[in-house]
Amino acid sequence: MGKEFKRHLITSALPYANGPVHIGHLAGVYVPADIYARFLRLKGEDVLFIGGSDEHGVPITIKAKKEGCTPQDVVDKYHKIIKDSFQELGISFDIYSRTSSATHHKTAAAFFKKLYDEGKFVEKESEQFFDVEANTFLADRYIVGTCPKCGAEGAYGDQCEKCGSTLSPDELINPKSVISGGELVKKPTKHWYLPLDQYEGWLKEWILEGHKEWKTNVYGQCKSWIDGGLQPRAVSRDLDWGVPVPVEGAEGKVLYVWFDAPIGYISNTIELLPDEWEKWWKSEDTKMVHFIGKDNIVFHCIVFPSMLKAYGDGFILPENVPANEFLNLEGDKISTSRNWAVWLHEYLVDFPGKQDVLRYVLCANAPETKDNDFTWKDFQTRNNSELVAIYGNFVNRAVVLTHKYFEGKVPAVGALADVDKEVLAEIPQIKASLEHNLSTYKFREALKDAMNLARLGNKYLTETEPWKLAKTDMERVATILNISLQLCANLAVAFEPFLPFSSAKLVNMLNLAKIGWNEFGGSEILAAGHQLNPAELLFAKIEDAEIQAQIDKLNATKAANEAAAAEAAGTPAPLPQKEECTFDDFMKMDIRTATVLEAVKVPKTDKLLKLTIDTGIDTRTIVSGIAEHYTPEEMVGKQICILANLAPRKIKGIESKGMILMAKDESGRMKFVTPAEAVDNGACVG
Ligand code: B3M
Ligand code: ZN
Repeated sequence: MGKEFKRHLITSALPYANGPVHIGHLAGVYVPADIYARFLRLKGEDVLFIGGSDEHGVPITIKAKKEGCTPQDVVDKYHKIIKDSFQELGISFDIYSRTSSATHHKTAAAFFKKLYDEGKFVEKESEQFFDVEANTFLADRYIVGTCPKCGAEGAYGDQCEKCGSTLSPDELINPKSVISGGELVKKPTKHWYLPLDQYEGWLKEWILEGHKEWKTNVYGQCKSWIDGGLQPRAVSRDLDWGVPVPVEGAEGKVLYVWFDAPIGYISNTIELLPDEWEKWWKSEDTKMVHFIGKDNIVFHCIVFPSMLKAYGDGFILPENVPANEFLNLEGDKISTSRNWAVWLHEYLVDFPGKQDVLRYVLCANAPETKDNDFTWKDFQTRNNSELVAIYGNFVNRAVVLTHKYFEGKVPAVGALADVDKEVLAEIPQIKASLEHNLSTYKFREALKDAMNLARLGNKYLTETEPWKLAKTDMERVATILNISLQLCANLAVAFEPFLPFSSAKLVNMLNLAKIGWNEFGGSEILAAGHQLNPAELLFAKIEDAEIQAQIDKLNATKAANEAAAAEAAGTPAPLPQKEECTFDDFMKMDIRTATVLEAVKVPKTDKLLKLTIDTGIDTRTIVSGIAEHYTPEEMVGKQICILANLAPRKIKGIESKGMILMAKDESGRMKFVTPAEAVDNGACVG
């Protein structure tokens, strides 16, 4: 059996405050962490759930440069968006702070200083890229060049985003500075390294021997890192944004973001509980669990534990790190830079009051063992066919029928039939499975258990049909509804970790203050005669139009990305097709052949030509924005096509009657549309 723990310290990865949070972050980290925290609290455990923004690191400084503001401005903006949106989604952090806080700076600096003073670091001078023009050393992210693996331009010094290869700046072909665009030279600079190689034996013992129960994806990654041989890792950087290295002669150097960020878990605990934080971090009977995404495994399983081990002083290590894989969106990798994401703060605006729907879908689809896909169609189906049709429907039937037949008072149970006994016996079984799954981080399975409880209720009502018995056997109806209402009360607890807003609504409908985990499984949560509140719908159907609006939004993003990519490659993409029109719409347009008789530039404009046109019907004036493409001389005598019945418009004071048809590509080049052979003017085109 496992160890007994007195308290639970739950951490969730600190999101970088250089952008808002999206569904990938939520499904991978925050929704599972919150489910776990709520479950333990519901059981009456002592829980501390720590969150916060990671406000250091190079991407934040790059963003600030791009936007012409300071890194502090960037993190202030996103910290607020992230914090507010987490709160609205019901992520129940005990504290959500930030690494630019004074407490964090102090804590992280002191942590480094102790290790430094005790000689736990290795000091090394190495040649690093230096931007002469900007007079600064460059972090790997500040260096771009051609990827040696795939040949893509604009690969970063740490990674090529095109092919995903991990790189070092030395490997880049033609490395250039992101800041100045200028040439780079190599200069020596001193940094401090955590000698992970010295911790290899210990890590092998602690993880590979001691934590075989960790998820296979996590254990596997740790094993391959350790088996591959660990290297010393630099814990400082030449940068002007971050926690300054608290050592003399280290001006212009800050702690590496991955050194200070995990210390953020400690500083945030200190900020919340200045007198009691050590109880959480230095007691063997605290169970610490880190919730993270798979790209953070090495830092949470190898680097941070080695830092804590090096520090000593009673710091505990994580009992588990149930990292998730990635969530994709409509078949594509979620990407902040390509805006391919569903952003939480936007979801909350587009779907007000539907926090639980997102929580449900993200948990039901959580990438627990492999990458998974979020699609808007699936979102709709899960809402309409599961939340509405199963859970919501059952609760609604039970409560509405109680109001109909018993004035909203819980009826008393009579003699139990077999079907009643079977249902009642199943509740504790479902509870046991749910509890086991929650305790072992199998949140998808746990959610299925909760939904099975609702399924059980629906099946029970469908089988017993109390509405048919109402004329003949009210005692039987009373028993069925009593049991159904007890099931509702059980559902409120079962779903509370996952869908806290709906559980609150349901508890209120049942006119209770709270239902504890210890009551879960029971069949006497509601006493006979207890008055219910009016029925309310727990969930509402989501219509096709709402889903289509989200799909359209993503399609617009995709089109914009494709156009940008094509433009970068020098081949502008064609514009997407316009909205469908009917045959009648088309027939309204009177398109005809015509010949240009005269052409003059419109004074004081660059683009406009005033054309006199023989349309075959009349001679008229059309003003056209083609002066950058054709000279007046080139125009005269040309046979062209015009839209003849366009409503007249005044352009620069000249009445223009019609429009010249031009083929215009994305780069703005324009060419006439001309009949392949000469025809009479006024011939209809169509
Ligand atoms: N900010 C990386 C991330 O958001 C990083 C996590 C820090 S946890 C200490 O993926
Ligand atoms: Zn590449």
